[in-house]
Amino acid sequence: MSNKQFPTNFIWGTATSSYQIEGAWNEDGKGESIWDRFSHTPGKIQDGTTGDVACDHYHRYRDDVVLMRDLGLQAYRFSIAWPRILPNGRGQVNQKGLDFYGRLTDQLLAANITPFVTLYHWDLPQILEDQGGWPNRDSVDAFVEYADVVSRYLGDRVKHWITFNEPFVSAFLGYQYGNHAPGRKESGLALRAAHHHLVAHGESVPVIRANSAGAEVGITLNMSYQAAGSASAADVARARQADGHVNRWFLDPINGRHYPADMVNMYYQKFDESFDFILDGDFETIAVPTDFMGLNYYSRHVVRDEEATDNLPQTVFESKENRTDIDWEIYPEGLYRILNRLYFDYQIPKIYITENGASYGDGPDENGRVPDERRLSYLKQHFTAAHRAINNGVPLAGYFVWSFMDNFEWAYGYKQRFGITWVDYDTQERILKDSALWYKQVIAENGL
Ligand code: IFM
Repeated sequence: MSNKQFPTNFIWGTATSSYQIEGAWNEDGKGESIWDRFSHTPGKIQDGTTGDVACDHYHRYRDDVVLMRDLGLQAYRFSIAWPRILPNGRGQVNQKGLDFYGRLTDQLLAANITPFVTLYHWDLPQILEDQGGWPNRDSVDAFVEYADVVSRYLGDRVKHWITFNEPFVSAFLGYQYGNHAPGRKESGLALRAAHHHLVAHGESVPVIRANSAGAEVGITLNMSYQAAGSASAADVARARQADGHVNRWFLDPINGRHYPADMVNMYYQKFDESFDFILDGDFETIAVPTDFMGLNYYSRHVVRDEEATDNLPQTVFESKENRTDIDWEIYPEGLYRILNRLYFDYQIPKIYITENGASYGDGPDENGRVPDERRLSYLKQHFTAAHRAINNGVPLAGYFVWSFMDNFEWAYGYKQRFGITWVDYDTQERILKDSALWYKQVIAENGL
């Protein structure tokens, strides 16, 4: 491999998620999700918007797939809206919901684009939240039932499955910090929620495999590089704690290491947590062998002991200049180091970068072109970091840019634009940004 050429069979794709792009929030029998409820609650979304219409992808998916084909995308990662499939969370299946994803899948396959399906990207049926949500152990059975229904239906055509997207974000932002749906802030709930995500992952993997012969199944974790603000023992310890909080709490158990002891002690003190939600056999279930791990990487955190509040590490971004519009530091070195860690420390046999990208607001110029030079530069730096890791032997098999198009960025609403495709939310016009045109070339040449 020379000169930033990527390995043969390397997969280049883009990613999205259901709530962020689909719209059609109450059409064709879909039930309410926790994000419908949350975004409809005044004050929860910074710009007061909702995902009711979003990119209207539910109605425009055919045109969107044509754009993907024109870009030469080899794979597309999308998620399924659970309440479209099971409006009541469990039980009655909504065939129209399944049919939508069946049509999308067929369209992708006809365009020679490999579908990567994420089962859970945060839109839990509200009815399950009303029964306790993820902190309730019943959520595990509900998820397995849902995974069974979807993989039975799509399993002949979809051969790449991701059980969960970013369980850290789903559990902690949803149940501890409260800035994501369902917006609860009760002490200790996030640990229960996180545990049930992981058990549901472990229980669903064999079910998906049984329904989808020869499929690859994995889970996607968000990881950020946690750097100590100085070489002081206190800062180093805080950075280690931040790493335990965001990264190791998930990475360790899925790799058969149970929960990290330093963090168990920390949470025990902080939340007075008895860990009674861990049942016999759970760690074996969670450590089910998978085919790959998905990594979502965006930035690093710099951690200083003096900034810790409430005995939890607070993270700050180091340089003010080197940031994207969402205020996240650009730190490609962190991607390089995390990829090395996943392979050399955890021996993960296959890795996909299932998300990486940048938020910049650059819009169309007077000629209708979108010159998003800064996003292009961000991507180039991160592709280069990934390439360096591959040169070390890291088994990186693919790269999914977040995101195929601008979309609803959760609590930020539409203020943050991560797309390589511009979306005019008034007209739903799409314009390929310069970064997309550049990406097309990277894909065609399989390298930089
Ligand atoms: O938009 C999100 C995505 O849903 C999950 N990963 C991070 C992205 C940017 O915040």
